[in-house]
Amino acid sequence: MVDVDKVLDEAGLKNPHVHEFVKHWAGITQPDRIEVVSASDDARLLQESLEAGELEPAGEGLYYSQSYHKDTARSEERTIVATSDPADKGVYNNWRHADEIKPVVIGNMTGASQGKTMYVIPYLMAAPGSPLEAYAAGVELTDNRNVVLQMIRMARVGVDLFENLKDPESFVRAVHVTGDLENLGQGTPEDKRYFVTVADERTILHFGSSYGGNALLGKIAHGLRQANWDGWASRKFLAEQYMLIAIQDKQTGKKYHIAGGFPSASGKTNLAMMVAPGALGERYYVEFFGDDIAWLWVGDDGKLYGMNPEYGVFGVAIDTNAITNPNALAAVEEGTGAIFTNTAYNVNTNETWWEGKSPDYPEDVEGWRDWKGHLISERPAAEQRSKDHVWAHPNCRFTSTMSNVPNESPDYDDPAGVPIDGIIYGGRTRDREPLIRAIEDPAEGVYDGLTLGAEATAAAEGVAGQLRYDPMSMRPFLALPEGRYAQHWLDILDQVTDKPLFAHVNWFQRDADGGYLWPGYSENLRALLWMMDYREGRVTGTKTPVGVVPTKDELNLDGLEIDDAVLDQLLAIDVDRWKQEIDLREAHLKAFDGLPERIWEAHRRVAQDLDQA
Ligand code: SPV
Ligand code: MN
Repeated sequence: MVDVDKVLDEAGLKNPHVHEFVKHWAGITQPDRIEVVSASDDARLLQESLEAGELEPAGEGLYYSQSYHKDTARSEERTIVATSDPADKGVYNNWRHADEIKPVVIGNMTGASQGKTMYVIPYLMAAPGSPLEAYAAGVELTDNRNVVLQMIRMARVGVDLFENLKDPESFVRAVHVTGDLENLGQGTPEDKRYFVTVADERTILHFGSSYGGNALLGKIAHGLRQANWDGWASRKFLAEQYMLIAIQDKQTGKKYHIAGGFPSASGKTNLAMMVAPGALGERYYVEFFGDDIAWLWVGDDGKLYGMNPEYGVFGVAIDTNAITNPNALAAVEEGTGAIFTNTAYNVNTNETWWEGKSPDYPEDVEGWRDWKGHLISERPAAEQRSKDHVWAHPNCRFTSTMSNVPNESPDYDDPAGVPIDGIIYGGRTRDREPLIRAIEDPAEGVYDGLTLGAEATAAAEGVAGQLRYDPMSMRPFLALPEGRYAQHWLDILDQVTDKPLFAHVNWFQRDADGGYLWPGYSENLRALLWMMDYREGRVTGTKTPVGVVPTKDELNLDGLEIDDAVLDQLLAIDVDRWKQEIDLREAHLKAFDGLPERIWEAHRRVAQDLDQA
């Protein structure tokens, strides 16, 4: 048995509550060694991982890792929110009573770190001095060195961060145990994986994966699920799966801050790292705050403030290239310390590649291994360069710290956060949703967020063209039941005197042949500029039953060639399609217990306006 007090004391980790926490869980998981980690240990840990073969070199200061082939994504089915009150059960939070589920996970964790090192990672999901610092402290215990390296990139990690906690007892207790990945029955009735947030105990217990949000517990489990609960329990804040950016107008010197939620695979990272299109670059500059999580609260001045609790980016690599996201490519250049996971990897040149990185496959297949580690050259010729036989996993990722992103905002680290001018929602929608529609009434904005969805892409996933609803893009991350969550949103917004403008955006309208009507990527800035013009009263737009859309001449189209008829279509409201959607929305919202009357009022208002249109 390791002498926990001695190890923690020697590392300068004095907090007696941390000692107690580590002792308790070391007793259960039974590691051979315990090690306390700070960000300054990164170089040594990288070296150890390279020597152990857990990482491969991927260029100077770049690293490649491959996960177990049945452990390549966050698992929604195995994710559970537990509390001690059945009233906390919602539609999407997969609620279980803590007394029922905790013993199961603890059983699986018992003795499961034998022979391994338990790393103790003190972290902070906020800039020190943030008004939300009390909710940001956590200690993750993990038996996986790669998880430590990822956490160092994704969160502020260090013993020093724990020296001045205002309430030394108030930190999230996060336990990660990898388990025997080859014998966990992933996807079978005997599945042993459990990713549990015991929200009312501020305890996170994740067993059976070392991938992404399953294992980096500061990110999704604490930064979203636990924070969703804490924000409500304290009545102080909202924790949302939102990107956060600033648009700087160099001519006026003004900066607008926009946060926004998009279901997965809707281009959130690309939007957040956006570079202004050529013709607009002289005047506008987009600053990056974060691509995945925003915490929002009301400041003393009555404004809504926001910050990104994360310290890095865990981005999908597929389709990342010089056109879709040049800033992401720069963030994974040599010397950045970035880690690639489950991309293709060349054992001779140490390069990485993924579908969409370049228009063509690498010229010579020699030395290239796919994400499972199989040589491409050993595949039958017809499968070497075929879309049906991918090189990289669709959820392959890059992990890089914030400071590597070229357009990182100088205000990113400001503990005061930044005032939020706009909140946007957007999903993939082939028709019905215009390029942008502004929503003035905050309750209607919340209603719009609650009815956010992304289109099913294939019959197998649902009816083509029909939405898979993803309220506020928080479907997999809600700790609260939906009605309570919606009321909490309204309560926070009611305290805001200078309300943010809501808008719904859609970059994905298609023509009859399936082609995209809007060029997307950097051009998306044009819609956001209109939104800010509207907020400032510089344009009036056209009122429709579902919000205000730009007139054609209000959109800044400098340097963009776009057909007039296409523009008409991009800004049109198809009332019949909208009426169909309203019926689906009604069924979707009816599933939520205790949905505030103000949300229903917004719904009825929109429905009525459509009936009269
Ligand atoms: C997501 O799936 O929305 C992510 C990646 O941000 S993970 O951290 O793995 O959840
Ligand atoms: Mn995410």
